[in-house]
Amino acid sequence: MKKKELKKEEKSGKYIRRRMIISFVVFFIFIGTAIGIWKWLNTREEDDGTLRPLRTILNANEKINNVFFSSNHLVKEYPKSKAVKDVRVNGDVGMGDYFDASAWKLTINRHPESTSPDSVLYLKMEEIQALPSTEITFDFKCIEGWSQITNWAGVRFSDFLKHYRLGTHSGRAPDLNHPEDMYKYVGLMTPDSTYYVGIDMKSAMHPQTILTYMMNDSLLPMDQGYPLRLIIPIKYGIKSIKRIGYMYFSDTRPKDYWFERGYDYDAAL
Ligand SMILES: Nc1nc2c(c(=O)[nH]1)N[C@H]1C(S)=C(S)[C@@H](COP(=O)(O)O)O[C@H]1N2
Ligand SMILES: [Mo]
Repeated sequence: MKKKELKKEEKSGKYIRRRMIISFVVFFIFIGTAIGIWKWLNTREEDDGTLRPLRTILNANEKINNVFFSSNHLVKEYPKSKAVKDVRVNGDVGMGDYFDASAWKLTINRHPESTSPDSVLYLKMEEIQALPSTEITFDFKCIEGWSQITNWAGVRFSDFLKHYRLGTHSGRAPDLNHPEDMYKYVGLMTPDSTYYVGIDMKSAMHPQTILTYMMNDSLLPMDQGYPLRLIIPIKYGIKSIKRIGYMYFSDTRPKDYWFERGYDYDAAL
Protein backbone atom coordinates (compact mmCIF):
# COMPACT_ATOMS: atom_id res chain seq x y z
CA MET A 1 0.00 0.00 0.00
CA LYS A 2 2.71 2.46 1.06
CA LYS A 3 4.79 1.64 -1.98
CA LYS A 4 1.86 2.22 -4.20
CA GLU A 5 1.10 5.61 -2.69
CA LEU A 6 4.73 6.65 -3.01
CA LYS A 7 4.66 5.67 -6.66
CA LYS A 8 1.52 7.69 -7.10
CA GLU A 9 3.15 10.72 -5.45
CA GLU A 10 6.22 10.36 -7.62
CA LYS A 11 4.00 10.10 -10.58
CA SER A 12 2.08 13.22 -9.68
CA GLY A 13 5.40 15.03 -8.94
CA LYS A 14 6.58 14.13 -12.41
CA TYR A 15 3.24 15.15 -13.78
CA ILE A 16 3.44 18.58 -12.09
CA ARG A 17 6.97 19.10 -13.35
CA ARG A 18 5.93 18.22 -16.86
CA ARG A 19 2.99 20.62 -16.66
CA MET A 20 5.35 23.36 -15.43
CA ILE A 21 7.74 22.77 -18.33
CA ILE A 22 4.85 22.90 -20.82
CA SER A 23 3.61 26.11 -19.19
CA PHE A 24 7.06 27.69 -19.48
CA VAL A 25 7.39 26.64 -23.11
CA VAL A 26 3.95 28.08 -23.93
CA PHE A 27 4.80 31.25 -22.01
CA PHE A 28 8.09 31.74 -23.89
CA ILE A 29 6.49 31.04 -27.25
CA PHE A 30 3.88 33.65 -26.38
CA ILE A 31 6.47 36.25 -25.33
CA GLY A 32 8.58 35.42 -28.38
CA THR A 33 5.60 35.91 -30.69
CA ALA A 34 4.69 39.20 -29.00
CA ILE A 35 8.23 40.51 -29.38
CA GLY A 36 8.29 39.32 -32.98
CA ILE A 37 5.04 41.15 -33.80
CA TRP A 38 6.29 44.26 -32.02
CA LYS A 39 9.55 44.22 -33.99
CA TRP A 40 7.63 43.65 -37.24
CA LEU A 41 5.40 46.63 -36.46
CA ASN A 42 8.49 48.78 -35.94
CA THR A 43 10.35 47.74 -39.04
CA ARG A 44 7.46 48.10 -41.53
CA GLU A 45 7.48 51.83 -41.95
CA GLU A 46 5.50 53.24 -44.86
CA ASP A 47 6.07 56.39 -46.93
CA ASP A 48 3.66 58.43 -44.85
CA GLY A 49 5.45 57.45 -41.67
CA THR A 50 2.63 55.23 -40.48
CA LEU A 51 3.42 51.65 -39.66
CA ARG A 52 1.88 49.36 -42.21
CA PRO A 53 -0.11 47.11 -39.87
CA LEU A 54 -1.28 50.25 -38.08
CA ARG A 55 -2.11 51.80 -41.47
CA THR A 56 -4.27 48.78 -42.26
CA ILE A 57 -6.18 49.28 -39.02
CA LEU A 58 -6.52 53.01 -39.69
CA ASN A 59 -7.80 52.33 -43.19
CA ALA A 60 -10.37 49.94 -41.80
CA ASN A 61 -11.39 52.62 -39.30
CA GLU A 62 -11.70 55.14 -42.08
CA LYS A 63 -14.04 52.79 -43.94
CA ILE A 64 -16.16 52.39 -40.83
CA ASN A 65 -16.23 56.18 -40.38
CA ASN A 66 -17.29 56.57 -43.98
CA VAL A 67 -20.24 54.33 -43.31
CA PHE A 68 -21.28 56.15 -40.15
CA PHE A 69 -20.52 59.79 -40.90
CA SER A 70 -22.36 61.08 -43.93
CA SER A 71 -19.96 63.98 -44.45
CA ASN A 72 -17.33 61.49 -45.61
CA HIS A 73 -19.26 59.37 -48.04
CA LEU A 74 -20.16 60.33 -51.57
CA VAL A 75 -23.73 61.02 -52.57
CA LYS A 76 -24.93 58.95 -55.52
CA GLU A 77 -24.36 60.58 -58.89
CA TYR A 78 -26.43 60.10 -62.05
CA PRO A 79 -25.74 60.32 -65.76
CA LYS A 80 -26.20 63.89 -66.95
CA SER A 81 -29.02 62.77 -69.25
CA LYS A 82 -31.13 62.01 -66.17
CA ALA A 83 -31.13 65.66 -65.06
CA VAL A 84 -34.49 67.41 -65.42
CA LYS A 85 -34.78 70.44 -67.71
CA ASP A 86 -37.68 72.15 -65.93
CA VAL A 87 -35.92 72.68 -62.61
CA ARG A 88 -38.19 73.55 -59.76
CA VAL A 89 -37.84 76.95 -58.10
CA ASN A 90 -38.58 76.73 -54.42
CA GLY A 91 -37.08 79.27 -52.01
CA ASP A 92 -37.13 82.98 -52.81
CA VAL A 93 -35.82 84.56 -49.61
CA GLY A 94 -33.09 87.08 -50.48
CA MET A 95 -34.00 86.81 -54.17
CA GLY A 96 -35.64 90.24 -54.61
CA ASP A 97 -35.98 91.82 -58.08
CA TYR A 98 -34.01 94.95 -57.21
CA PHE A 99 -30.76 92.95 -57.36
CA ASP A 100 -28.10 94.63 -59.51
CA ALA A 101 -26.22 91.71 -61.03
CA SER A 102 -23.74 93.96 -62.85
CA ALA A 103 -22.47 95.34 -59.53
CA TRP A 104 -22.24 91.90 -57.91
CA LYS A 105 -19.06 90.82 -56.19
CA LEU A 106 -18.39 88.16 -53.60
CA THR A 107 -17.31 89.75 -50.33
CA ILE A 108 -15.24 87.45 -48.14
CA ASN A 109 -14.06 88.06 -44.61
CA ARG A 110 -11.12 85.82 -43.82
CA HIS A 111 -11.29 86.21 -40.04
CA PRO A 112 -14.25 86.82 -37.75
CA GLU A 113 -14.42 90.25 -36.10
CA SER A 114 -11.33 91.43 -37.92
CA THR A 115 -11.47 95.10 -38.85
CA SER A 116 -8.29 94.96 -40.89
CA PRO A 117 -8.87 95.70 -44.59
CA ASP A 118 -6.42 92.87 -45.33
CA SER A 119 -8.97 90.51 -43.90
CA VAL A 120 -11.51 91.33 -46.63
CA LEU A 121 -11.38 89.91 -50.13
CA TYR A 122 -13.59 90.94 -53.07
CA LEU A 123 -13.95 88.54 -55.97
CA LYS A 124 -15.48 89.04 -59.39
CA MET A 125 -17.30 86.27 -61.18
CA GLU A 126 -14.53 85.93 -63.81
CA GLU A 127 -12.02 85.13 -61.06
CA ILE A 128 -14.21 82.35 -59.73
CA GLN A 129 -14.90 81.01 -63.24
CA ALA A 130 -11.15 80.93 -63.93
CA LEU A 131 -10.66 78.19 -61.33
CA PRO A 132 -10.81 74.52 -62.41
CA SER A 133 -14.44 73.47 -62.77
CA THR A 134 -16.33 70.32 -61.99
CA GLU A 135 -19.92 69.19 -62.41
CA ILE A 136 -22.40 66.99 -60.62
CA THR A 137 -25.74 65.37 -61.38
CA PHE A 138 -27.46 64.23 -58.22
CA ASP A 139 -30.82 63.92 -56.51
CA PHE A 140 -31.43 67.33 -54.89
CA LYS A 141 -33.52 66.76 -51.76
CA CYS A 142 -35.67 69.35 -50.07
CA ILE A 143 -36.56 68.87 -46.44
CA GLU A 144 -40.22 69.39 -47.40
CA GLY A 145 -40.19 65.99 -49.09
CA TRP A 146 -39.65 66.54 -52.80
CA SER A 147 -36.50 65.68 -54.74
CA GLN A 148 -35.24 66.25 -58.25
CA ILE A 149 -32.25 65.03 -60.25
CA THR A 150 -30.41 68.16 -61.31
CA ASN A 151 -27.11 69.08 -62.99
CA TRP A 152 -24.76 71.79 -61.76
CA ALA A 153 -21.24 73.00 -62.51
CA GLY A 154 -18.75 75.26 -60.81
CA VAL A 155 -15.67 75.12 -58.65
CA ARG A 156 -15.28 72.63 -55.84
CA PHE A 157 -15.61 74.58 -52.61
CA SER A 158 -12.46 72.87 -51.26
CA ASP A 159 -10.49 73.95 -54.36
CA PHE A 160 -11.80 77.49 -53.97
CA LEU A 161 -10.82 77.64 -50.28
CA LYS A 162 -7.40 76.19 -50.99
CA HIS A 163 -6.76 78.55 -53.90
CA TYR A 164 -7.53 81.66 -51.85
CA ARG A 165 -6.17 80.18 -48.60
CA LEU A 166 -9.45 80.69 -46.82
CA GLY A 167 -10.94 79.11 -43.74
CA THR A 168 -7.77 78.84 -41.63
CA HIS A 169 -6.53 80.77 -38.63
CA SER A 170 -3.00 80.81 -40.07
CA GLY A 171 -3.93 81.99 -43.57
CA ARG A 172 -2.55 78.78 -45.04
CA ALA A 173 -4.61 76.62 -47.38
CA PRO A 174 -7.09 74.49 -45.43
CA ASP A 175 -6.07 70.87 -44.97
CA LEU A 176 -8.33 68.26 -43.39
CA ASN A 177 -5.20 66.72 -41.86
CA HIS A 178 -4.81 69.92 -39.85
CA PRO A 179 -8.27 70.52 -38.45
CA GLU A 180 -6.81 72.60 -35.59
CA ASP A 181 -5.90 75.31 -38.09
CA MET A 182 -9.35 75.36 -39.70
CA TYR A 183 -12.25 77.52 -38.61
CA LYS A 184 -15.12 75.30 -37.57
CA TYR A 185 -17.71 76.94 -39.83
CA VAL A 186 -18.24 78.93 -42.96
CA GLY A 187 -21.17 81.35 -43.14
CA LEU A 188 -22.84 82.38 -46.40
CA MET A 189 -25.39 85.17 -46.95
CA THR A 190 -27.37 86.68 -49.79
CA PRO A 191 -26.34 90.23 -50.82
CA ASP A 192 -29.35 91.62 -48.89
CA SER A 193 -28.46 89.44 -45.85
CA THR A 194 -32.00 88.02 -45.59
CA TYR A 195 -31.12 84.37 -46.31
CA TYR A 196 -28.11 82.87 -44.61
CA VAL A 197 -26.63 79.48 -43.80
CA GLY A 198 -23.87 78.06 -41.64
CA ILE A 199 -21.92 75.00 -42.74
CA ASP A 200 -19.35 73.04 -40.80
CA MET A 201 -15.96 73.15 -42.52
CA LYS A 202 -15.71 69.40 -42.93
CA SER A 203 -18.89 69.44 -45.02
CA ALA A 204 -17.71 72.54 -46.89
CA MET A 205 -14.52 70.63 -47.76
CA HIS A 206 -16.49 67.60 -48.99
CA PRO A 207 -15.53 66.78 -52.61
CA GLN A 208 -19.14 67.13 -53.81
CA THR A 209 -19.68 70.59 -52.28
CA ILE A 210 -19.57 73.05 -55.18
CA LEU A 211 -19.78 76.80 -55.65
CA THR A 212 -21.88 76.67 -58.80
CA TYR A 213 -22.47 79.18 -61.58
CA MET A 214 -23.91 76.76 -64.17
CA MET A 215 -27.05 74.64 -64.37
CA ASN A 216 -27.67 72.31 -67.35
CA ASP A 217 -24.66 73.81 -69.19
CA SER A 218 -25.95 77.40 -69.00
CA LEU A 219 -25.24 80.17 -66.55
CA LEU A 220 -27.56 79.99 -63.57
CA PRO A 221 -31.01 81.47 -64.20
CA MET A 222 -31.81 84.44 -61.93
CA ASP A 223 -34.25 82.46 -59.79
CA GLN A 224 -31.67 79.66 -59.36
CA GLY A 225 -29.25 82.02 -57.70
CA TYR A 226 -27.37 83.84 -60.47
CA PRO A 227 -24.50 84.51 -60.39
CA LEU A 228 -23.35 82.10 -57.66
CA ARG A 229 -25.05 79.49 -55.50
CA LEU A 230 -23.87 76.73 -53.25
CA ILE A 231 -24.69 73.12 -54.06
CA ILE A 232 -24.05 70.81 -51.12
CA PRO A 233 -25.49 67.37 -51.97
CA ILE A 234 -24.70 65.78 -48.58
CA LYS A 235 -27.26 68.10 -46.97
CA TYR A 236 -30.89 68.99 -47.52
CA GLY A 237 -31.67 71.81 -49.96
CA ILE A 238 -32.00 74.43 -47.22
CA LYS A 239 -28.18 74.66 -47.10
CA SER A 240 -27.79 75.13 -50.87
CA ILE A 241 -28.00 78.92 -50.66
CA LYS A 242 -28.80 80.83 -53.85
CA ARG A 243 -27.29 84.18 -54.79
CA ILE A 244 -24.31 84.27 -52.43
CA GLY A 245 -23.08 87.76 -51.56
CA TYR A 246 -21.05 87.23 -48.41
CA MET A 247 -18.76 84.54 -47.07
CA TYR A 248 -17.15 84.49 -43.64
CA PHE A 249 -15.45 82.04 -41.28
CA SER A 250 -16.02 81.39 -37.63
CA ASP A 251 -15.42 78.97 -34.78
CA THR A 252 -18.96 79.50 -33.55
CA ARG A 253 -22.08 78.56 -35.51
CA PRO A 254 -22.96 81.23 -38.06
CA LYS A 255 -26.60 82.25 -38.01
CA ASP A 256 -28.81 80.01 -40.09
CA TYR A 257 -32.20 80.93 -41.52
CA TRP A 258 -33.91 77.55 -41.17
CA PHE A 259 -32.23 76.71 -37.87
CA GLU A 260 -33.84 79.87 -36.47
CA ARG A 261 -37.15 78.42 -37.69
CA GLY A 262 -36.74 75.14 -35.85
CA TYR A 263 -34.90 72.93 -38.33
CA ASP A 264 -31.82 70.88 -37.56
CA TYR A 265 -28.64 72.94 -37.87
CA ASP A 266 -26.66 70.31 -39.78
CA ALA A 267 -29.53 69.33 -42.13
CA ALA A 268 -27.46 66.26 -43.07
CA LEU A 269 -29.21 63.66 -45.25
N1 LIG B 1 -31.32 82.60 -51.24
C1 LIG B 1 -32.06 81.52 -51.01
N2 LIG B 1 -31.50 80.29 -51.17
C2 LIG B 1 -32.23 79.20 -50.91
C3 LIG B 1 -33.56 79.28 -50.45
C4 LIG B 1 -34.12 80.57 -50.29
O1 LIG B 1 -35.27 80.76 -49.89
N3 LIG B 1 -33.33 81.66 -50.58
N4 LIG B 1 -34.27 78.13 -50.20
C5 LIG B 1 -33.53 76.90 -49.97
C6 LIG B 1 -34.36 75.72 -50.03
S1 LIG B 1 -35.38 75.40 -48.73
C7 LIG B 1 -34.27 74.83 -51.06
S2 LIG B 1 -35.08 73.35 -51.04
C8 LIG B 1 -33.48 75.15 -52.24
C9 LIG B 1 -34.38 75.16 -53.43
O2 LIG B 1 -33.66 75.40 -54.59
P1 LIG B 1 -34.44 75.72 -55.88
O3 LIG B 1 -35.18 77.01 -55.66
O4 LIG B 1 -33.37 75.80 -56.89
O5 LIG B 1 -35.40 74.60 -56.11
O6 LIG B 1 -32.81 76.39 -52.18
C10 LIG B 1 -32.36 76.76 -50.92
N5 LIG B 1 -31.65 77.99 -51.08
MO1 LIG C 1 -36.02 73.18 -49.06
